Formats: sequence, C-alpha cells, structure tokens
Amino acid sequence: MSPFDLVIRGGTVVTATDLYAADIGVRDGRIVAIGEDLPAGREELDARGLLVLPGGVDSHCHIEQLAATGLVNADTFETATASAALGGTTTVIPFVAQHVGTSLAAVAEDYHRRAERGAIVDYAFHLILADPRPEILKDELPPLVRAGHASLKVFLTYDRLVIDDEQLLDVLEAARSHGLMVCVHAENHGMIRWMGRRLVERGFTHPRFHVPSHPRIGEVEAIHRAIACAALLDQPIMIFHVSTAEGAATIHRARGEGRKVWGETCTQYLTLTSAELDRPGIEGAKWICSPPLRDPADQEALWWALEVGTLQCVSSDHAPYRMDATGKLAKGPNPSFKEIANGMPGLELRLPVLFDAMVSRGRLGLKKFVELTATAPAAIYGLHPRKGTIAPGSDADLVLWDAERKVTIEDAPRTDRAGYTPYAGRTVKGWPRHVLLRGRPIVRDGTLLGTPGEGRFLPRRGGWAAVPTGRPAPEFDPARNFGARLW
Ligand code: DUC
Ligand code: ZN
Ligand code: ZN
Repeated sequence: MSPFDLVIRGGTVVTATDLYAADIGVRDGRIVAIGEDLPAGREELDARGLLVLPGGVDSHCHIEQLAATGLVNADTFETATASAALGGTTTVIPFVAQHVGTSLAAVAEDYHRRAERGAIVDYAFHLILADPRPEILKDELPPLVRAGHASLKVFLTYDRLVIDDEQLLDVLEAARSHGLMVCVHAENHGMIRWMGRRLVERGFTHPRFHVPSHPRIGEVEAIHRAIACAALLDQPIMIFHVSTAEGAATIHRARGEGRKVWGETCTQYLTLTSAELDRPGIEGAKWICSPPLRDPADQEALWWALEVGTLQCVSSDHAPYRMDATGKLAKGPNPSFKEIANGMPGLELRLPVLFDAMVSRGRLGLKKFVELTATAPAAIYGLHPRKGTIAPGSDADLVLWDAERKVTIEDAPRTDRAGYTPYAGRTVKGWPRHVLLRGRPIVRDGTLLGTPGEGRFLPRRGGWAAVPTGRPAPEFDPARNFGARLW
C-alpha cells in the first residue's frame, strides 16, 4: 500500500526561499513528503521539465459583488474562480460588501451562500465596512470574527462607500481589539469629486480624463492619512492597489519609521499604462479602474518597491464589467468617464502576465514571484503555512508551470464573463499546465476539471501574523527619481 495518494515527480520545486529538484508526496490533500525518488504513489503526475509552484493566492478580487452604484460584477463565484484556477490561483480573498444601512451579518451570510455553491478554489473574505455604526462594530463584528473572518476593508473615496476620519478611527479601534488587518482604498474623495466635476463641466468626458480626475497627490494624501490614523492606534493596515511612485514612497518612509503598514500593487499597474485609455471613442473604458493606470516611471518605482519589500503583494483587483448595458455602458453607449464602472478582469491572467514581466523578462526572478503572488499574501492574511508555500503539512495546492510556453492572449472567449481582457494581443512566456487544489487536479493540461462547490471557506484567527518584512529597506532615493513627478 503506497504511503501517498499522489506523487508529483521530477519537477523543480520553487518557494519564496528555495529552488530545487524534488518529488512531492501528497496524502489526504496535504503535502506529506518532499524528497528524491519517493516511492510510487497510487497516482503519479509527471512534472519533468516543469516548475512546481505553490498555488497563487489572490488577496484582492471582487467576485459577484454588488457595487454601490447598483451594478454587479460580470461574473459569478463559479466563473470567477474557474478563471482563477485556469490562471494558477487556488486561493482567493474577495469581499463581503456591506452598503450603508445594511446588516454586515446578513450580507456575510449571502456571500457565504453564493461562494459555497459556486467556488472552485478555496476562499476567505475581507469584510467591507461602508457603514461602521456602533451596533455593527459592537454587535455584528464579534460573531463574524469568531466565525473566522480576520480582515476588514474601508474606502476613503467613492460615493456611498467613503468613510470619514472618525469612522476610520472607529474601524481601526474595533480591528485592534480583535486583531484584524484593515485594508484601505486610499484616494482623496474631495479631490476626485472636484476634479471630475470640473473636467466634465468643461466637456472633457473621454475615458482618458479618468486619469487626471484621480490626482496622484490624492493617493499620497489618503495613504498618509490612513497611516497617521492607524499610527494613532498602533493598528496594522494594508494599503491596497498602490499606483504611484509617490504613494510607494509614502509607505516606504512610514515603514522606515516603524509604522505597521503593508502595501499591495496589482499586475495592471506594473504592466499597463494610462496610454491604454487614449483610444478613439469609448474603447478606453475597458481600462478604467481606480486608482487609474499611471506612467512608465511609476512602474519602475513599483517594481523597486516590490524588490526592497516596501510593497509585499501583487493582486489582481479583479472587477469585471462587460462593455455593454450590463456594465461599462450602463449609462448609455457614450458615457462620460465619470459614468463608467471602475474595474477590469484580472484573476485569470494575473500570474501569466506577471510571470512574463517578472521572470521571463528577468526582472525579479522566480522566488520573488512566488513570494509576491502566494507566500506573502498568505502570511499577511493569516493563511500561511496552510496556503502559499510548499512544505510538509501545507495543503497540496500546486501549480505545474511551463516556463517555456508562449501564449498570445486573445480577447475572447475567456472564463470570466467580462468579454474582454486588458492584455489582448500581448504574447507572454510562461503558462500554468496543471493545477491541484488539496491534491485534486482542478486543471489538467489547461482544461478545467474543478467543480463548483469544491472550494472551501478558510476560517482565520484574528491576530495578524508576524509577517516577514523582508530585507531592511534602503533609504528611498529621490535621485533615482523614476522619471519625474515625485511631488
Ligand atoms: N477599483 C476599486 O477600488 N475596486 C474595484 C475596481 C476598481 O477599479
Ligand atoms: Zn479599491
Ligand atoms: Zn478593489
């Protein structure tokens, strides 16, 4: 009788710290052995010529989420997590999205129900607090923490989601008392409204004007304010989707001062620029997201911030809307940029596009790729070592990755329901071939085998993890200047 249900044989194992040839033995969905020439398993998977990576952890994606505008993302838990699986992601952290006047507990129950039915990969949730009134924080939050929720999200912009500084402090205080991480969408609401109104009044309505309507300094101001509020209470925070060099520099300085602040950017901010929005007609709407895509100089600064540990995660911020009346064009065929839903699909292509930019093109290398896309998000959000690494005892969530395969990305059909991808036409090198979730193949040779309902909720304990902060960060060096507009 074999000691293993499955042996993955002959691959090159990659973790955030190591790269070596080994077989992996799996039993009851977990890794139980890593070594040379393991005995035969009941089943075998040939990994020769392939990298064996931990399944991706996408710690920021919007799935089947009702926006404050009344629109729902184009996909469902089934289609979104199918696209995650096909792209090598085996854990997602989407949102339970409270709106003003609603009960957080009831909303959480609703998202749980839909995820239980549809999810093909494992999942946790961040709880969005749009209405952190006392009874929500005092009565509804504690049972949710006991049920395994360990992170919150707040918005410093967006009508009907924005909270003010006092509310932010209330949330930070509640988070502190339960040991929760607080994730922040950090942009200055007043600046965005003021700029947007003036641009539209003057007839600047084309999608390209979305970019100046979210001023760079507005990101800096809000990041700084969030860090200051968190520092007042000594509460850890995560700044989501950092888009500018100055935003990264703000986090860099705060970390240098010992603040408990972490930072994330997304594949699109590293690989696309605001030039995408500058297309004829309404086409640029496909690339409208917030914060907006920025400049090549920002990309350089973000890569640098990832390299030195100022930012720790690269997520997708998957938020797909179709280019029709159900999504981007809900306000008519020729809307102003203010009327276009924010967001783009990204769950499926987060890893392939990033692998190409980061590993195939020789930027930060394989181990760092694993760290940013799996290990660090798992650690920061309390899922490590069950998720995000390859080690005895970890879930056998594994991606057998073909580092040589070249793929030219096409618009459609893709598994998510956006109907387009922001990366169409790009040729990338490196693509997932097989994907295992707890030892079961959910993708084999690029074909989806996973079934809806197979994904499991991952309860987490409050008490944010002792997160590896990486190498001591060097001084931020304005002389490198990353192009131009530091301030
Ligand atoms: N911005 C967000 O804050 N959320 C979803 C998508 C987007 O563009
Ligand atoms: Zn956001
Ligand atoms: Zn988001």
